[in-house]
Amino acid sequence: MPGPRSFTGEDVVELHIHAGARNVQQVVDALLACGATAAGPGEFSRRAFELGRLDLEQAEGIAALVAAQTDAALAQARRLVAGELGRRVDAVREQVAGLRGEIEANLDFPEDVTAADTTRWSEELEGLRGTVAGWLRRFEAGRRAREVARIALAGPPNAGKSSLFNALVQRERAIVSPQPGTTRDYVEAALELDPHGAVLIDTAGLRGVPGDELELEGIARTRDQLAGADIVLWIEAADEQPVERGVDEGVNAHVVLVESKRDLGCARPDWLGVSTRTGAGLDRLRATLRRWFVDGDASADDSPWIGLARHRERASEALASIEACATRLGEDAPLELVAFELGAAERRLAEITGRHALGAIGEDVLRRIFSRFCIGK
Ligand SMILES: Nc1nc2c(ncn2[C@@H]2O[C@H](COP(=O)(O)OP(=O)(O)OP(=O)(O)O)[C@@H](O)[C@H]2O)c(=O)[nH]1
Ligand SMILES: [Mg+2]
Repeated sequence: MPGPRSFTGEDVVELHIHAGARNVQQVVDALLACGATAAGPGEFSRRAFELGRLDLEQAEGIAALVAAQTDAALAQARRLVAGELGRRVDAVREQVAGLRGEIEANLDFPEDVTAADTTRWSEELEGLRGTVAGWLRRFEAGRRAREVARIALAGPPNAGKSSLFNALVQRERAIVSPQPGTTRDYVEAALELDPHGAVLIDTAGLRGVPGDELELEGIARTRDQLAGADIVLWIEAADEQPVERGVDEGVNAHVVLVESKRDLGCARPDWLGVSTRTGAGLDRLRATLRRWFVDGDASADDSPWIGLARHRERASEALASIEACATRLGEDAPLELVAFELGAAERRLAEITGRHALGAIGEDVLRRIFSRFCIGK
C-alpha cells in the first residue's frame, strides 16, 4: 500500500500467511534476519500520528477501542477515532486564538479600548468558559456510561437474593434453597445491560446472629463486596418483617430497594417489586439498573466525549486560564496579562489533539500514551 494514504502514511507491505504459531514465527524470524525491526507497542498509531494521519486524541481512541469491554465503551471510542472531540476542541481553540489576536492588536494603544470592547470580550470569554465547563461536566457521565459496574445483591438470609441473581443472569449459577444462610462465598457473573456491562454479585445474607463460623465469614465477605460496589440491590421478601438496620452506612453505592417474592404479597409498596416465580418486575429492575449508567447525562449525544483523564486535565487547565483571563479583564489588568492567559488556554487545548503543539507536549507524554497500546496496534 503506497503512502501517503496508508494507515501510517508510509509505504506498507502486508503479508498474508497461514496462522499457525510456528509458521508465523519462522516468517517473522526470516524478516528480522533480513534487517526488519519488530514493532513496539502502539508503533503503527504513533507513526500515523507523526505523519499527520491521526490526531493524538484519535490515536488514544484506537487504544480505547481495543480496551473497550462494553458496547457503550466501544461507541465512545469510535467517536474519538472519528475525530469528533478534536474538531470541537479545535473550533474553540480557534475562537480563543481570534480573541487573543484582537486583544493583542490593542496592546500598543490600550487607551483606544472602549468599555464596549471590554464588554464584548467578557461576553465571549463567558461563552468559552461555558463550553469548556460543559465538556468537563460530561466527563463523569462518560466514564460511568462505559464502566463495567459492580452490582451487589444484599439483604437478610432467604430473601431470594440467589434466585434473583439466577433470574437476572438467566442461568442457575447460584445455589437456591429454603434454608436461610445458603450462600456463603460470594458468586459473580457477567450481566449484560445492553449497551452497558456489569458484574452481578450474589452475597451471603446478612443477619445479626449467624448460624455458624462459616456464615460469619460469608457475612464479612459480603461487607467487603458492598464496600466496593457501584450499585447495591437491597432485597427484602414480601412475606418477611422489615429488617431494622438496612444497608450499612459505610456503603457508598447507589442503593435500589427491592421487595422480592411479590407473588406472596406486598409489604413495601414504594419499593421496586419483583417475583422470580412469576418473572414480574424483572424488566423494570433491568431498566432501573440501565438508568444508572446514563445518570446525569441528559444530553448524551450532542456533546463531545471527553472521556480520558489526559483530556480532562488539559481541558480543566484551559478552563482555569479562561477564568483567570476573565478575572483580569474585569480588574482592568494590563492587556498583556489578559492575552497571556488566553495564550495559555490555547496551548492547553492544542495539546488535546497534539496537532499544533507537539513541542509542548513533549516526548515523554507521547511515549506514555503509546506505550499503553498493545504491540502491533
Ligand atoms: N414465592 C416465592 N419464593 C421465592 C421467590 N424467590 C425465591 N424464593 C424462595 O425463597 C427461598 C430462598 O431463596 P434464595 O434465593 O436461596 O434466597 P437467598 O436470599 O439467596 O438466601 P441465602 O443465600 O440463604 O441468604 C427459596 O426456597 C426460593 O425458592 C419468589 O419470587 N417467590
Ligand atoms: Mg443465596
